[in-house]
Amino acid sequence: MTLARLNDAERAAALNDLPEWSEVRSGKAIERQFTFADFSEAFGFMTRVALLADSQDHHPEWSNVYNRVTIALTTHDADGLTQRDLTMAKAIDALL
Ligand code: H2B
Repeated sequence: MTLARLNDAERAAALNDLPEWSEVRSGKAIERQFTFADFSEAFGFMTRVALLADSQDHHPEWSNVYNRVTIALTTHDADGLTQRDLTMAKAIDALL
């Protein structure tokens, strides 16, 4: 299923609900940095995000350096930000 990209007003409203996430790539993605106690905590989190992502068939662009994880969410099929990214961001926040 391909969803439409959010317009400027929809993006602004959505970001109000996701205060830890920032717009990047001219509004085509949102990004959040997470810091954990150590690598084990960070990788445990990534494992849970990976299972969530596969169950939603919506996959993050991310990187990990020791105890830090950076996640960017964008919808490749729509070349921008969609409701799928917002749903995923909320689900990721709920894991914490
Ligand atoms: N993840 C993200 N972030 N964007 C997509 O457009 C996307 C995805 N598409 N995961 C899915 C998989 C698609 O490739 C499969 C075929 O459903």
